[in-house]
Amino acid sequence: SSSQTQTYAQRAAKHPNPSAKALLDTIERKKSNLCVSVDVTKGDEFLNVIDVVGPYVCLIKTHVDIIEDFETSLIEKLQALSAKHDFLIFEDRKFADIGNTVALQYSSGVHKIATWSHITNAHPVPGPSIVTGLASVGKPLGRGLLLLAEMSTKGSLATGTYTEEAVRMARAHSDFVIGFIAQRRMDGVGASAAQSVVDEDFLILTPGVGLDSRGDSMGQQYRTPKEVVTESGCDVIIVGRGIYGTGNGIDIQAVQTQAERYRAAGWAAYLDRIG
Ligand code: BMP
Repeated sequence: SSSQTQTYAQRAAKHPNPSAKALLDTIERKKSNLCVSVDVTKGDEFLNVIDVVGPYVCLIKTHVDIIEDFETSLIEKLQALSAKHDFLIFEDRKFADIGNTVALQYSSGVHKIATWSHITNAHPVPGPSIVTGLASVGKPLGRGLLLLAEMSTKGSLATGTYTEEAVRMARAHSDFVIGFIAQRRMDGVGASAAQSVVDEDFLILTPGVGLDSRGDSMGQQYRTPKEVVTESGCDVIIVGRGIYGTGNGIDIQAVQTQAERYRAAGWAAYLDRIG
């Protein structure tokens, strides 16, 4: 059977990449395929949101470069919350440069992403050297990489043969590439008839998820957990503003309510898929 109909636990048991295995195990243990994207600009708010959604998520997605008062201690606090609430960390860095540069961006600078982020992602646009560059840093640390095979935005150029080439690139580096940011399952995409891809297990993490809105004024498009997980076969729903809101200031009680609501919706959609 394909990864589409297997349980997260079955997939965890045989996944060779430590970060992918840990994510699948966490999903099963917490009965949550919810990743919350915490796109806020103040360190305190960032930690408060994570502390409240922590019990409901398998993964926290960050954009640490938007935090105005970033300091190294923020990462230590994030790691403490990761241990307290049992979730993994995904810095949504979207690397897109030559291998040598991305290796430096991943390991060094102010953020030292590789030292704390279990999972990160990259645009396949530079070709396979972006994967080998990042793998030189991340693989010894047991990290995992997602390739952006598709995007949620209106008019995205990541379609057709670009998406197919992204999947081929992942297949050629499946020791480090654990899956995709995409809008649908990629099983067999870009594979020739002769090629056996039955044993591959790429995780599909999907942003552009909302229960109350179909998009924003800047090209974002939302689909429901049912559309994403049941109908399109994706593994993890990534939700930002649907959970922490779009207004000024954060209503922490509302954040908790929404996190529980999206966790339940994502899990129900998964149970529907595996039957
Ligand atoms: P929101 O749910 O508030 O629209 O946030 C979506 C998050 O997912 C943002 O952090 C964005 O950077 C990210 N994202 C996306 O929306 N679409 C993609 O195709 C890829 C992304 O990483």
